Amino acid sequence: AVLQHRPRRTTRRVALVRIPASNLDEAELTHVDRRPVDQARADEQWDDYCAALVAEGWETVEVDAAPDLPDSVFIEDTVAFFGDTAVLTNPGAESRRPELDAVERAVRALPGVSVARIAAPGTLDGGDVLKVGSTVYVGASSRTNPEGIRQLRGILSPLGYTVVAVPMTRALHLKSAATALPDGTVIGHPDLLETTTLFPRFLAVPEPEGVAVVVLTDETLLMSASAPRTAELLSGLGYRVVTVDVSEFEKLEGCVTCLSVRVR
Ligand code: CIR
Repeated sequence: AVLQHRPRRTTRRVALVRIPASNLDEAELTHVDRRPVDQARADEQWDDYCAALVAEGWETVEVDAAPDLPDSVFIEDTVAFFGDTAVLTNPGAESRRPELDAVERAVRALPGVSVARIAAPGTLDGGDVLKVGSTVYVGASSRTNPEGIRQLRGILSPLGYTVVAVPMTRALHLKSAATALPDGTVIGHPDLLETTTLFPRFLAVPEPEGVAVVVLTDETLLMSASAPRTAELLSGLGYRVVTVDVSEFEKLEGCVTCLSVRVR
């Protein structure tokens, strides 16, 4: 008998990223005061962030650079994935809308992805979209309006998702206040959320910078190095926590989630 050697089936894990612009210091700010950004340090932090994704088995796909669009590095706000469906957003800040063209080109080049979009007068930032199983929590924030949420619901309901609006006034985006662990527990900072009762399972974390985790695998979380007590809390729950320094992006109200979009 001939033993057949079958290649192991591997699923590609792809994350979209976008290199920082050269005018980061002109990025939008809503809840924080402007502090000078060290561009060289930001570039280094971005390289390290991408390296951390690659080290955990993610393939990074770079969207074409937009050197003059200061917030383009925060690619999460421009597109959200729901299985094979990509939803291109219409960002709430007008300065960010020109980011979409190159993101759309990159998304359309991905095999097997169908594309939907949020259109004016609807606005939606991807940072307001938190997927937990078949529930999609959406921040009703200064960036995401009721029409944007209505359009997202129209796209996702036929796909079997339930869209739940979450009032957001204390933070820029829902995901600046809460994200989710692989088991579906929502983690967040109570000071940044009006309500936590919408989430069936909620865990308060001790630091505002600790609310954002990127789920790299079922066991591994990527977090900001600015939240050591949260890292300890999550390690104690059995997760392997990988930390990256994203302090230059935190000055611009960005966090670990906004620097990539996972295709899943
Ligand atoms: C902005 O105001 O749009 C950017 N300076 C920060 C965006 C951060 N994005 C995110 O949290 N998803």
